[in-house]
Amino acid sequence: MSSSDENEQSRLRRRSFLIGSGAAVATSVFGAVPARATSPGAFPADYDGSDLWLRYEQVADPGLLARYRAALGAIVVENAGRTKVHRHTANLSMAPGSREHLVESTLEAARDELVRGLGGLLGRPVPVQGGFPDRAVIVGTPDSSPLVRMLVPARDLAPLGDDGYLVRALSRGGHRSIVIAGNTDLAALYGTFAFLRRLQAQQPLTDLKLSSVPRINHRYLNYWETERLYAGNNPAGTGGLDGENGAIFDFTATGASAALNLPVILDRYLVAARAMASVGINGITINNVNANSFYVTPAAIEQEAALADALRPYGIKLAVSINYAAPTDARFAPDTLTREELDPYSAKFRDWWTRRARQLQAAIPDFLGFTVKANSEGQPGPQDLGYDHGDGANGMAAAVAPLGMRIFWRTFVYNAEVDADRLKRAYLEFGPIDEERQPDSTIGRFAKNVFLQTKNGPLDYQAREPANPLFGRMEHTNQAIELQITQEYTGQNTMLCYLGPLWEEVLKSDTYATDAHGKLLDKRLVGHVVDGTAQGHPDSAIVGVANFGNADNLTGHHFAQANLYAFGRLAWDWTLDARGIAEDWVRLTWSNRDFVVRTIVAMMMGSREALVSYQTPLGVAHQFRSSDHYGPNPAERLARDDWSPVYYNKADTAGLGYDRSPTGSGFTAQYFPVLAARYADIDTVPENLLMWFHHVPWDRRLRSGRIFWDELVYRYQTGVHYVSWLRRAWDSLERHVDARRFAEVKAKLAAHEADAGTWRDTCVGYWQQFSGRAIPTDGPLSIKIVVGGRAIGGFDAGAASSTVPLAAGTPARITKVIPSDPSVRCEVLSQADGVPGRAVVRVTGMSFFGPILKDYVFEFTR
Ligand code: GCW
Repeated sequence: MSSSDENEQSRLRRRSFLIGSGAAVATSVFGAVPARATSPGAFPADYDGSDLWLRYEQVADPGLLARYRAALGAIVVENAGRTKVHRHTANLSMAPGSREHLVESTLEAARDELVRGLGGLLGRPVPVQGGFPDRAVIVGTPDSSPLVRMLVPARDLAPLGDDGYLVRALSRGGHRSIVIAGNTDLAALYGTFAFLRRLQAQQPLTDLKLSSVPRINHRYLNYWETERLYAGNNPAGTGGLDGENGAIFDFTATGASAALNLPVILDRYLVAARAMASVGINGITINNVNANSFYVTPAAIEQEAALADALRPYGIKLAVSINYAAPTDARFAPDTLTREELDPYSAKFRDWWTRRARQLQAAIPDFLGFTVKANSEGQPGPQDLGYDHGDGANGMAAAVAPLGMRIFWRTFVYNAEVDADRLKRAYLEFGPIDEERQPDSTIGRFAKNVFLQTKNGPLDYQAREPANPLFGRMEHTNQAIELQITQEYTGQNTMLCYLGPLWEEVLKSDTYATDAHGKLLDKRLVGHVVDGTAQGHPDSAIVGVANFGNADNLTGHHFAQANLYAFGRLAWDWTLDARGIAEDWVRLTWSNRDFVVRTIVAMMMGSREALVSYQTPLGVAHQFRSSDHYGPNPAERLARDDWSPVYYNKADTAGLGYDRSPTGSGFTAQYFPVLAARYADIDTVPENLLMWFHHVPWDRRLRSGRIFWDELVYRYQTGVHYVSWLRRAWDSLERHVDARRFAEVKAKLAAHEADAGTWRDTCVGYWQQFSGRAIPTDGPLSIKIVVGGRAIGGFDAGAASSTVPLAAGTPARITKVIPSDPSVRCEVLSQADGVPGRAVVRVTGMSFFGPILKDYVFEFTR
């Protein structure tokens, strides 16, 4: 069982949501906005976003507030302080002036969240009580709570496992209660957050009956911002704000912040911990995979232990990324090895890592293990000594196995000597190890405590990729999927890009995996491979490269919080859908007003496809400038071929795209037969992956009926037009959203629109050098204007303005606008005063991914 009730709930909710949504989108697209000003219950005007989705604003609807108040009169968490979690750090303490506080047990965390949450939502304190009061919210496990034992039959708890929870409204002995229960304290905490979420989203309490079990065991974050800052409060990228570097955890800050380095605990660590727990994340690797060995030195371990202490009540365990060659690092002298001693089979090598792991475990008893990026992008690894990834991973795994730890070994490798096509390289290296017959005649060499950690796609976190062919192909090995939450290639903290649809797409994509006899597996979506049900793996893991930073709102862009939230929800249950998750997040983070919810959800849902359109449409990959992976540079040619945009676009006068069909690089053959055949043929490959697999002739006819060149240009334009719509949609919320966040998002959207335009212009301009074709002018938002009785058209929908020469005597008045698509709406926003003069026409329509808008600016001249 898994999440069935929760799914059912969200399905019901969604149905009613969808019925209204078309109309609402149209309303906001076409300008009519409810005129009501902000009413009670709105956030304070200066709210900075620092509570993430854990906002507990008083319920605005008086009827609902009264019902909540009537039903929720007390909080009962029996024996909350009895099972204290381990603490290593004597005098663990918060920074002076903190708002958050440390707790000693997981049930205290649950209790305090209820105190905070119910107090806020109900607008008055809800007392913590003993005994069995009427109208109580009761939280616990059969172990901690006699009430839970009495109220919840053991058989109902049995299927919940360690992390699953149930939430029920009960009536017993004249008492009405809400019971939140699980088999462990942590499960009870998860249930507490799920319960609060329902109140935040203003769901009724009648017949409350939820239960949910995560589909994946290890739901981890990897934290990279120690090296690159996409979420930190450091837009200049220069490193250092008051001595901090923009990352969330301070280890080595200098200047004013030095006194606040770990072991001091900052508010934001606990907000992050509560947020992670609220969606069920249960581990975090705290440093970049291009690992600095500092994080395994004794000084750092003491700091990490303090962090682990603070996070432990919330069920968040720590891991670190390591450098395979750390034993040669002078910082460990005299306990160092020579380069030759990095032999993964040698006792010296293994013992060295066992010693490190023991040190970590002594300070952090529940330490998870190591994340390893080896022989990838210049990082050292077993291949430096002639061994392969299996040897290296197993050597490390053997070193930590006695301590119950795991190795998360990344498959992000692409050594140029393996194959000319970068995408083929990982499978060529890892596949054979998975298939190797062992001396005991079992298949597969990777050790049991190794997880291979594989990015969702075969390249590198592009906004659209096919699923990585390793999913389904590594049936003898534990495999974790790695998703990128921090938006390295998806607009960083400038662009609004909701990644839920991207992850839903990959988790629900069909691998067409077959069994040993070539028969299609029943459960064969990527999500089934990851959760272990496809191929019978008892252990399972999902990893998100997270976007926490030290910005006030923790993620830089207010909407980037949604990506963290969505990752957590999908990590718990990958079958949830991105739209439902977005709706939940909006209700928790912004507002429960239907108009606001519908508008923001619409803004989010098209945002990723829009970004694909203005950055890398129709399957062209990786056109980013190398300096920051934010802006475009399709012409860039670097020393490393496979880092160069030109390597991916292969632009020439014949066409555009990378031929990976059997007559090209042959990458398609790494997929199971159904997909291999589909991708191999330019007639059957999904159009959104066209250039991923084929070199597409400029004049090839696409499904729209347009030739490839025209369609390509329109995709770029349409993506930008969506962002133009985003700005207008956001503006329509001005009176419904608190002022500071409104202004901050508005400013980001302005930059977003400008930068999306740069993508369009740079890429289209570059492709045009090869296509030699004119910019088409008959696209989705194309119009003719009638001036002086004459229809004038042929405008470039990507241009900032168009010059329109008028004959002498022609009045500069647009008398009619004729769209090429009759379903779009046109509006003359302003007429010219004379000639020269400027007129503006707004055209709004619908693309396949959402509303689009273009303001045509006409400069009339004689
Ligand atoms: O996307 C690339 C990033 C590198 C990163 C690498 C990886 C941490 O540009 O910064 O290294 O992926 O995943 O290892």
